[in-house]
Amino acid sequence: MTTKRRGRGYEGWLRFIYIEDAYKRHAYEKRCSQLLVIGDSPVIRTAREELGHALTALLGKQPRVNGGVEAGSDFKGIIAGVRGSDPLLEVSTLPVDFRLEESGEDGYTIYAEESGPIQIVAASDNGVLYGIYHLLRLLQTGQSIEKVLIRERSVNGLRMLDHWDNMDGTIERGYAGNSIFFEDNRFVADMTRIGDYVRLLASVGINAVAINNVNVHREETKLITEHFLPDVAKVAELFGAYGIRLYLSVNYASTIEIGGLDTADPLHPDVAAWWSAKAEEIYRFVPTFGGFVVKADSEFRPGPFTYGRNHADGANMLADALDPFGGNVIWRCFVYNCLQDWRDRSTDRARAAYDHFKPLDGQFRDNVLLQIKNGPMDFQVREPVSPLFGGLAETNQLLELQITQEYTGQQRHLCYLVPQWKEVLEFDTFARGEGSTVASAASGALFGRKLGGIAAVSNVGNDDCWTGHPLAGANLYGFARLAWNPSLGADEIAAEWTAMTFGNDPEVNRTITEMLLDSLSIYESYTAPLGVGWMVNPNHHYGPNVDGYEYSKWGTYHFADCNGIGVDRTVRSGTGYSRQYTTRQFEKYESLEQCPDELLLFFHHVPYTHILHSGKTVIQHIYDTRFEGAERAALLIARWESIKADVHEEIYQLIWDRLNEQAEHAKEWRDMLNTYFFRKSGIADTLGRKIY
Ligand code: GCW
Repeated sequence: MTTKRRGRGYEGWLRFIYIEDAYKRHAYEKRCSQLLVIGDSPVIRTAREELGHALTALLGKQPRVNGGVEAGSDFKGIIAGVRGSDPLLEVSTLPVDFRLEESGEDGYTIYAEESGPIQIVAASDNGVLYGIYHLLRLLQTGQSIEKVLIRERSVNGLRMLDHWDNMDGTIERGYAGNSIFFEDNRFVADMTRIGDYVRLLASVGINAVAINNVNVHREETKLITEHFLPDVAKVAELFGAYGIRLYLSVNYASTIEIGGLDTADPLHPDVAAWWSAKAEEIYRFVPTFGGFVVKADSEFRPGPFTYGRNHADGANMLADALDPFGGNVIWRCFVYNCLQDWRDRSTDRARAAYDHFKPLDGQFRDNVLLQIKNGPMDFQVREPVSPLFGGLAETNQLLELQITQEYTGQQRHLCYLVPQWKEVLEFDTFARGEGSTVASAASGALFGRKLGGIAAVSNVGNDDCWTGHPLAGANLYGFARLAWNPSLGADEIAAEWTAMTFGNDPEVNRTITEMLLDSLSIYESYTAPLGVGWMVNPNHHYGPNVDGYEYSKWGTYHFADCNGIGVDRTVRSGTGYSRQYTTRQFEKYESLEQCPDELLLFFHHVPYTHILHSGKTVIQHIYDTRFEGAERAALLIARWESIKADVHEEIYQLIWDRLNEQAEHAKEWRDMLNTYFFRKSGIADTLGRKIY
């Protein structure tokens, strides 16, 4: 594999551009020319090196690092370390009470007065690394470091990325090239790129990564054998130096496929014994191993159902095997009937996760986390929030988001997803009264759970810029920032990423930030109306096909006919899905009057003439939003062109090409959807625009 180290976005947001402004540079130099990073663990060594390299690049001068530095009362550089690790990190000089328990596992404080050192005092080695990246972020974005008081804590214990990478190098739902981990059924020989990737991740606080697809095929099943474990160990070591724990997706039926047993019954003693021995072996190779991610009984993957057992039986058996070594089981709730008959109106895929897992609440071991997709279906541009959040009170949970843009434009369309994720995180489940947000359920705070967090499917491949569309880097960055702190704003994250990635030109910043912030609503307007979803081409899921899934086995229908459209999920006359929510939300969704417009067709089947809260009919809304969406997509090009002179030529061109393709495809969406619904309904556009 050849790794291009520079240009075309390879550095992502870790661009340490020499600061031309001499005044600013000198101001930074005064405070950043001596560094003392205390400790000698791999993570601390990383922190020291990162700080040294970044400052050298930013200031054009190498700072003096440790050895050559005498720390005395007049020390004016940067001191960083774990609280209590050295008398120099005298916590009593901090103006705030630095309590470990309040800063979470990975928290840190950055403190600087107008004179004296800049202190970074952290709760852990990872905290030191995060604090250093935070300080660098201040410099990258041109902020003052004269007087600083920043206290940060990670809201989520687990901040995780899932790769759907296969060992042949392909990536399921990958839109940015091939895997950075695997090629030709082996690990890549040159791991430089993996190192550069984890650097990006650590800089925004990611602390766990699963490197292989949850659909674990034949070759990947062998990742937990001695054939591959030495390579797993190498990658884990790279990860470890950046404070990241490596996870593997495992095949639930490993006992059969590689274990020589003829069963995978979770209650069979031989199965449990095999996994215990396997865990022991894995930890011998990889002492920092995080644990297993499991997709069981889902989309043709094996699972405990085969043996008449439930998912708690399966997850707990694996959890018991990992427990002595401190490993976790991340068990996915994406379990539904994927062989549905479209004629069968009584089965509702949206109900499946809750129906399967709610009855098991409280039965899972303490080192099991249930990984729950944000919505009840599958990463559509608009879905309600999964009712399992708030529904599970006695089980650790992990919110699963999708950064890779399977249904949101496949990194060919611009779609900044942070606003969507914010809506999910802020959704009130009312499980413990008002304010019982998904964010608090996922972190564990709502129900007093020790383990919790957020995971997301990575959008990264071996493309020069990592993410196919250079602006899709904002989604990777934004996910990590939200996983660290879900209360950050979509706008502040966009502005921060833009400044770090494109520099501090105010016009460039404003333009890109605004394009990002508008993009989700643009994408939603020309694609799926009113929460209906799925009107895409089967298999690859790109581009419009209104009936693409209408007569399929996947349980994903919109039921459009000549009178109306939508899925009746009410208790009164539909599938009863609405009842999975707590009373307040149930009443809102159940009622045709109260149901929010954007989710109307997810919960109700209505005539095209139904009047929305906006005052428009459903059919007119379909036409208007499709026309507006395509128009707004086309306008993105002009907005991008306005900053041509200030953006690196190659990046400019790459994005320009994609925006043009997007505008073309938006027209395709507009015309297909409008034509389809005009033909079905026979109702004309009140504005008489062109419909085919
Ligand atoms: O969205 C669906 C995808 C599958 C994926 C599955 C899952 C990894 O189309 O490609 O499989 O979800 O989440 O398991």
